[in-house]
Amino acid sequence: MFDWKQDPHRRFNPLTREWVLVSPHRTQRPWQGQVESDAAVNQPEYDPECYLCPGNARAGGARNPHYTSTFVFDNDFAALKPGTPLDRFESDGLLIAESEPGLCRVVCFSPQHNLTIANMQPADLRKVVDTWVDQYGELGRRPSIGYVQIFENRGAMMGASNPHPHCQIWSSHALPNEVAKEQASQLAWGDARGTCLLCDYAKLEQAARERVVEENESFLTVVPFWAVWPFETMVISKRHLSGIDELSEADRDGLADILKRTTARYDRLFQVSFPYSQGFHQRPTDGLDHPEWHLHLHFYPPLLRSATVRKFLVGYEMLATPQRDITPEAAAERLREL
Ligand code: H2U
Ligand code: ZN
Repeated sequence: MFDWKQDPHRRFNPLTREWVLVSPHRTQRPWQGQVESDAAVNQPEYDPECYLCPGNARAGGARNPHYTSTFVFDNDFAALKPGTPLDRFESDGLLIAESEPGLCRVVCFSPQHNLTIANMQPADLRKVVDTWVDQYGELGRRPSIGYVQIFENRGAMMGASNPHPHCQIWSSHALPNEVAKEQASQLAWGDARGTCLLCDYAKLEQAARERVVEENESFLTVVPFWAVWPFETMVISKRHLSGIDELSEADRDGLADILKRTTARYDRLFQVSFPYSQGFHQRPTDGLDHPEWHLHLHFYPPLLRSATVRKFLVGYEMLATPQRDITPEAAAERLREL
């Protein structure tokens, strides 16, 4: 058996059925490349220039109400539009296009401009969870919507346009690529073994412990064995739930709790408001049961070794296979220590 603390090796992601190259010996290489600015800016509670703060005008011309909890609106610059007619184009099997109806929304987590998931009150985060459940149900019930993708870009480094605590929801007719890959893998696992892929994986990680970062009654946060980003994590529901609409009252509190704990660990890692993209993967809303689906979230943070040195997915990773230096076990240990 090779030594996965020393020897270059590749690891298999059973959810996407893709490989990641792990090069643990490479963590000492010098860095003279781009250094990100550590914009640990002190934000005010209310920013008159922010298009998400209560009472302010948005870029699209609408004005936000004086909201006091969560606030949801249709994205003024939506990538998908509900009225788009369903149609398909194909030429010679090479030029293939499908129209894509959908609906995009923005969810403000709080009226307070300078909060993040890590420093929101659990009761307020619970309202965010309830809002996600409502939106998943409402958008998913629409006949033209086959998938509801809830995601958050946090921090300028990840392309978030604004520090105000918010997420986006893009709901589409078709299954997005990542979701389609995970669905095929979960279906194939069930067919081959008669069990659920992520139920089996969560049990394995709970027993092994070395990649577990956080845990409560309902959820488990792990650095996946096959993580690509240095401090990537996955939040997995302990029970077999296919979507957030199946969360019990206690599970909803549990989700708010594990998100707060997980992001608080991230913030302590490099003493900054940690940037990331995160989001749910769950049952499509195409009207089928999808017992193969197991609810989870992915956190993809870009930071590598400090607040100012990030990982880029370029070069070999664009042309060949994603690669990481620090092992997932070492990353989990660092996050656990904080
Ligand atoms: P991001 O921070 O993840 O970019 O999300 C902000 C979203 O808010 C973005 O999709 C929308 C942008 O289109 N937006 C509005 O809908 N109205 C505005 O006035 C500004 C931004
Ligand atoms: Zn704001």
